[in-house]
This record gives sequence, structure tokens and C-alpha cells, in this order.
Amino acid sequence: MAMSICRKSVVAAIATVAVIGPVGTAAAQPDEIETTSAASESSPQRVAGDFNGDGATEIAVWRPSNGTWYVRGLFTVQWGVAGDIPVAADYNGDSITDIAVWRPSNGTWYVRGQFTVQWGTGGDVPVVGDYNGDNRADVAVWRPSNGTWYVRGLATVQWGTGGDIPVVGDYNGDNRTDYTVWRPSNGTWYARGIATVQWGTGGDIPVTGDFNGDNRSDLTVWRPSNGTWYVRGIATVQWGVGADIPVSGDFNGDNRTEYTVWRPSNGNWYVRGITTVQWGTGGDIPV
Ligand SMILES: [Ca+2]
Ligand SMILES: [Ca+2]
Ligand SMILES: [Ca+2]
Ligand SMILES: [Ca+2]
Repeated sequence: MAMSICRKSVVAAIATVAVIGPVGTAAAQPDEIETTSAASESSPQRVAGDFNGDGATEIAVWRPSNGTWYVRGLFTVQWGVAGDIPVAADYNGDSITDIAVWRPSNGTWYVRGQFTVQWGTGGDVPVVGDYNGDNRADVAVWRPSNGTWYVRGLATVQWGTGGDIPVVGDYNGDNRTDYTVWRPSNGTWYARGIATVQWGTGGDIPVTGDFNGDNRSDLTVWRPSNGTWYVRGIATVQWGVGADIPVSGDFNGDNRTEYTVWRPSNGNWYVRGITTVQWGTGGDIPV
């Protein structure tokens, strides 16, 4: 389904926050006060990859400082350099997530073992997804300056405006990625041809995922101020604290996205109901 190939993007969108712990049932969550700042424009969704094709996503990080991918239990491989944006996805349709980075400085996609192609330019947001439903990830960027989606070989579509956050997902279950943005200024989701729905508020982080396993992406935001996931029509779940990074993944292979956060301060993954495991360190990007 689309979720397995929808990938990645950009910059950790962490505003300056004060964290009041502990919260929820994550016993391992320490009390902490953290101040983390990073670019918050562009798309902050993190999507876990299935790097061995077993139907469950792996716990993995990409380390900008040495360009290395650390995929737990499977492999460590160098691919990419600092400044790149990881864009792991299944580009050849074999159901295995491919190692890939997009380089803003030259707008080039480097997909390991497959191809190198120039597409996009600095300032664009990579929005890899499966836009034509052939089960292969398509090379695509969204350009904040003109709100345009450029999907290589398939389409150029204006949808959204500067300040929006593109959220790659399949919201109507037709196995094709939909052109969708979430607008922080009014908390509204705009899914082209499908729906316009207010859900969330400024400061929230939109999350792509299918939490009920109906093969449709659910409108979801994670709120740093209270560590709460708001999945429209499905659930409200407290999981995580302010400086965490929400990660979309199906870690047990049941076709449902888990509530998962990765904590830069201790490198811990908190996968609700499944596991807590240390993997990665501050500065890494969950992939
Ligand atoms: Ca495709
Ligand atoms: Ca769709
Ligand atoms: Ca769903
Ligand atoms: Ca799952």
C-alpha cells in the first residue's frame, strides 16, 4: 500500500519547547527540560522504512555527520553527505525500501544501486510518494515559493502555498498519493479533490499514517505542547514529550501505524505497545 513507499522529508520541525514530564504510560520517559530549535518550515514527517521487505518497518536512523545509515539488525551503510535529506522509499517496486538522499545544493536524487537524477532545486521539499499507483515511489518535490508539486514524468500541480506543509499520504485509499498540504495558520488540511478539513492547530506537527488499517491515511497531528496524537475520528493518544520527533511506521507488520516517537536527547525509540529501544543519537534523523 502507499504507506510503505511514502517517504520522508526534511528538517526536524521542533520549535522551542519546555517539556513537562513524565507523561502517559511510557515509563522510560524521563523528566526533562529541553530546548531544541531547528528549521520548522517545510515538511517534518518522518516515515520509517521496511529495509528487508518483511512487511514491518525497521528502527533506523541516518546520521548527517558521516552520511551513514544505521538500520537496526540489518546493516550499516554510508550513503549521502551532510546537508542531504534522506528520501528512502521503494523506487523499483520490490517492496524493499531503498536507501536514497536528495541533495538540495544541486537538486539531485541519489538512489543507491538504481539511479541518480536531477529533480528540484534548493528550497524545495522532497515529497516522494506513489502518485500513479504503480507501487513504485515517484521522484517529486513541492516548491514553497509557488506551491507547486513537480512529480517527475507524471504531473505538475499547483496545490498549496508558502507556509504550508505537504503531507504525503493516500487519503482516499486508491493506492495513489494525493496532493495534500496542512496549513499551520488555520490548522486546515487540503487534500486535492478529496476534502478540506480543519484538524490541528499552529505548532502541531502533521503526521502521515494509517492508524486503523483501512489503507487510507488518517488526518493526524502530533502536538508537542502536550505530546498528544490527534487522529481524526479514530483516537486521541498521549505519547511522547515536546522535543520528541514523531515517526510514522508499522513496526509489527499489522498494517497499522504505531504511535511512535524518537527522542533525540537519549536516542530512544518509543513504539507504543511494542518496544522501547535505544538506537541513534542526537543529530540523527529517524528513517
Ligand atoms: Ca509510482
Ligand atoms: Ca489517493
Ligand atoms: Ca486509516
Ligand atoms: Ca502496526
